[in-house]
Amino acid sequence: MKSTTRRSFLSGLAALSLPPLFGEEARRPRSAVIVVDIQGDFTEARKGSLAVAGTDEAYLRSVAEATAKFKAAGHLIFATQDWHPADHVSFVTNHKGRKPFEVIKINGRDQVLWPAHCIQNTKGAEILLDAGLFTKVVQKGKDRRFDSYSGFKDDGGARTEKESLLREADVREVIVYGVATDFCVRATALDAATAGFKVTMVRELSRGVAPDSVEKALADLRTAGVSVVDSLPLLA
Ligand code: VGL
Ligand code: ZN
Repeated sequence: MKSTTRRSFLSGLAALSLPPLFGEEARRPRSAVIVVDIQGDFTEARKGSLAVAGTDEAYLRSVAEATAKFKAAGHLIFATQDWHPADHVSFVTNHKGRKPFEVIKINGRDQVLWPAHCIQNTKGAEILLDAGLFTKVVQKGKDRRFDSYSGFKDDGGARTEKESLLREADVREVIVYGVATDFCVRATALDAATAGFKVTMVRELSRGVAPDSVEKALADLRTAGVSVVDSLPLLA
């Protein structure tokens, strides 16, 4: 009898003094990790068609270990996966007479012509991390007409489910790393910042295509308010 009275008194007090979010179904703001494009075709370890310098087995191990630590610390873990149809506009093989890495204009946009990579359902498109790490894998670049460096939207403006997934999970802060620093990591971190998330980009877990475009990308990120760090205390 006495304990009943006391419990109802306490829950009445809680209802008065705490904001609505702190009820039984309270959802704390969370942080999420976005692991960008850790796929066979982008890695030297798998002799990928678009292998980014420094993506050896040791790099893959460091990304796997770090991601497991972030997960153990309670972060939600998302991946992006470049997932192109074979006739994708970004493939040099789909433009007669062009050379790899040439830049052409398509409907007024600059398009780099890449070696064919990350073709849907091929080995090269596989993510090289344990699938059990991920809350969700978000695929991008599926529309043959548009490239999509960002995990949030493609060059035609079509959105992936990324932003709504983060909002549904009450995510406020995101940590971004992976490949390539100067393309997909850059674009994903910039779009995360534009969407209002507090963004941290981790350099030691990222690799880029070319040193000068990496420096430029890091400058762009800092300008956009992204915190660019070499590492994080959790990884020490
Ligand atoms: C990427 C070029 C083409 C990337 C994807 O993951 O950075 N780069 N597609
Ligand atoms: Zn691509």
